[in-house]
Amino acid sequence: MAQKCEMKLLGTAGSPFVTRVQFSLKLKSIPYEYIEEDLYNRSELLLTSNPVFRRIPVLIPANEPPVIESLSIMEYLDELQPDVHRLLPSNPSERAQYRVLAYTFDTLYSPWIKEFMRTRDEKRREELKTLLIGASVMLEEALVKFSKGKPFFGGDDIGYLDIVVGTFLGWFKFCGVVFNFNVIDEDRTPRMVEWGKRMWSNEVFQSVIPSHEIHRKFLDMLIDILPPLPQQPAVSA
Ligand SMILES: N[C@@H](CCC(=O)N[C@@H](CS)C(=O)NCC(=O)O)C(=O)O
Repeated sequence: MAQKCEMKLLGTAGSPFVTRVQFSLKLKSIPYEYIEEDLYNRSELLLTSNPVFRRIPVLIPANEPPVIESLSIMEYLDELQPDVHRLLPSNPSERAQYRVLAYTFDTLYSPWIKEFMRTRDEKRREELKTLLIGASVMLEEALVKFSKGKPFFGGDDIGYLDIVVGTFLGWFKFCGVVFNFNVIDEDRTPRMVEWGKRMWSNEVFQSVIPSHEIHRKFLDMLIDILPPLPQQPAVSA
């Protein structure tokens, strides 16, 4: 049934939240139509399907209301197509723990990464480095705990947390190249580095992860559309 569903995905190239959904759809072999959204000039379809947040990604299944927010879209897809590449564990306690880590990643870590790349305040950038290093150590501990000695957070194969964290690997790499700062590194987080290599070698991951150039364009666009950061020094006249 689910395979015949015609889904539309509204997204913008370079967004890790959109990449999460594309990755999940591909792992589950669910066909979809991708519609590139211009965040400078948001389409009527985006404004009507996500009127409160007005942001991407939005998944629009045929004959059903739109589903918003990448984490809830991933859960929706897992319930819709439970027999193909299960993302969340079947154990309710583990599922709850996965959700907490994903929520923490999205509400703390990912805003720090975004701010790190946008800020021009060097002092703040140093503070953010410290926060991100702490976060990467927590991710290393979580990887040890959830993988139980297996290659991925999800065990033998890529699961929900691998997708949630993994779709930020492109941004981690971007930080390394542009800011000479490695969010994960051999000394502090050796297991995360090994895990990252396994993710990069996955063909489905390679097919969805944006290039360096797309990340750069996306970051320029975010700098244009988001309100200025409070710590940013005022531009002198
Ligand atoms: N929590 C959301 C975050 C989505 C998000 O931040 N989308 C950004 C692009 S990466 C966006 O649409 N930003 C436009 C805006 O905030 O106005 C999710 O997981 O889907």
